[in-house]
Amino acid sequence: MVELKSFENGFEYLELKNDAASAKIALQGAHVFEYKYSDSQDVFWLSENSAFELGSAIRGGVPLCWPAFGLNNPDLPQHGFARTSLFELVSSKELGENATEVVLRLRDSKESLELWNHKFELEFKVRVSDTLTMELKTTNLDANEFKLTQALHSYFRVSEISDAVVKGLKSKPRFDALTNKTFIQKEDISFKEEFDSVFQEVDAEIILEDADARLSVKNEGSSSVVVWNPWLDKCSRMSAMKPTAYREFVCVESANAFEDFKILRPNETHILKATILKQLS
Ligand code: TA6
Repeated sequence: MVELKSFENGFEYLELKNDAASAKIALQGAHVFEYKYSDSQDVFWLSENSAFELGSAIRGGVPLCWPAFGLNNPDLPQHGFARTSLFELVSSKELGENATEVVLRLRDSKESLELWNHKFELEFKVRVSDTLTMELKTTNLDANEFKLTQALHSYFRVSEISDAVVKGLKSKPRFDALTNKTFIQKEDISFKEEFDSVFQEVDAEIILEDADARLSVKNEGSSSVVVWNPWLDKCSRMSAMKPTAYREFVCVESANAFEDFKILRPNETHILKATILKQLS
């Protein structure tokens, strides 16, 4: 089932429900802000301080960083403009009792062309079932090529940050955004302070484990992954985030960031895909 709903302030979102899972996707930013199995907690973390107002990005869920990750394009706002742009629903369908799929689309506009002078089509396909697949498809409709960096900036809920471990990134080149140093990651990732790094040459499943569950992230069309936790000080300085929120999430972001950028020639497309599966331990 797919329903168009809105909050009291008129902020619109889609609610998807089937026998396996449910999800909520804001039209602004095609932003998945809830995904949960029928009988359990939300897979994603969502700030209780998030505004759900047009023009400001939702804090949590899966912000779409596009057409730039971070400040990879200094001419654009941090993480680009897709996450504060209004997408349109182009299709929705039930795939049996246990799966529902929607496609949302953003096209270039007068506003976007003033920010980033390229014609494009951006389609986001979300399939909700006992796994969640998210496919972000960029098509260059311009007469010139353009450079693209992007990320599915997923905030995954954890029971307690001190129990969280990220596996699958050992031996990968790591750019530490806090020190601007690059080195090879030697061990699995645990958290005891702010962590903000981009891993390259990633070609296998990433696992996020905590005391209660094991979450799998499998990426296609991507060889970079961002791992982030703001810890207390940064968390206290961030918008729409209570100071202790750092204890409740880890961002594991399916990306094309930094060296993993894409150049799309006219009429070329690129798909960034993530498949998420959470299993209770
Ligand atoms: O992906 C990690 C990161 O780039 C952090 O450096 C932090 O800025 C985070 O994204 C959130 O960014 P935002 O613009 O959503 O506040």
